[in-house]
Amino acid sequence: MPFCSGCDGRNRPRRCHLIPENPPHMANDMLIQISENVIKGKAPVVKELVEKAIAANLPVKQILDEGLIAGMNVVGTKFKANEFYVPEVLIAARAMNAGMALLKPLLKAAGVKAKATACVGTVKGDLHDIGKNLVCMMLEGAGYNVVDLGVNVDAAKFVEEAKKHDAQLIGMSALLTTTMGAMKSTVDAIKDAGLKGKVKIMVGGAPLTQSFADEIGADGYAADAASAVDLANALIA
Ligand code: B12
Repeated sequence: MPFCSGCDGRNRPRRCHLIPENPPHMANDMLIQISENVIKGKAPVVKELVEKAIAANLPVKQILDEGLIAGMNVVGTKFKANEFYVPEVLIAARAMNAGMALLKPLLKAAGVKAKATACVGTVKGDLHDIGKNLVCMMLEGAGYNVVDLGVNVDAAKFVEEAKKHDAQLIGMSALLTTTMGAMKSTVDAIKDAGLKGKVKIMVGGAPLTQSFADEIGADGYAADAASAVDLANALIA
């Protein structure tokens, strides 16, 4: 959990170096509270705490990394361990978004860069978006700039948007066996556009498997939204 190097609980300074005008460890307490309320999915509380943290001059990147992202990391771990289910993840993501809305303009102004940009969409012919939305939320919660392309996205649109946003990752979702083929056409279109290698392609959705991903030439497959974050991290490393 977030302890700054100057106040690691063993060698407490008289004033926390992050926010010297505040009492020792206030920064740390605020970040822990933000993270805990993200996990509990309390959007209004997270909003209020992030407002307070900004007002207390905590570095924006630290509020993001040690507050919001730290909370979503725990949510991801719980989701993988079947301790959290889809509704809890959606509620936590909504709480994280309440804080993100306040941080985004400040991060931009401070020139803080996202880990990478990911263009994520549900492939052509497919309207299922619950899983895709979860993947978007978890990626955003892990520090990615996510461009949500929506549903029924054709190959040309994936290519166009990846170019437009200078994306490092493309994420494709399919829930129907009949739309899995659209993933292969999209991978081919990405190759034809000369983006293969520059942009890593990850795929997911209930009917998919690792062997299908290998077969169509995708760079990776993940079975759930938390694993999608691990996969994205591995692909851009
Ligand atoms: C909800 C639902 C719908 C809703 C969709 C609402 C919405 N906004 O998404 C509605 C009612 C619209 C719908 C419509 C249809 N549906 Co439907 N639907 C479902 C249902 C019940 C749940 C899907 C879901 O949201 N799961 C929950 C999410 C969280 O899981 P997930 O999508 O798998 O996502 C996770 C992972 O797969 C992964 N993941 C997902 N995407 C990505 C992307 C990346 C990059 C990565 C890394 C990971 C990843 O992470 C996610 C989070 O952990 C499934 C049954 C089921 N149990 O799966 C049927 C199902 C998918 N539907 C089915 C069918 C047939 C249809 C229809 C054709 C029905 C009809 N005759 O009209 C239409 C198709 C419409 C269309 N063109 O898309 C079939 C598909 C059968 C098949 N073999 O193809 C299923 C399996 C039901 C069944 N048993 O028959 N459906």
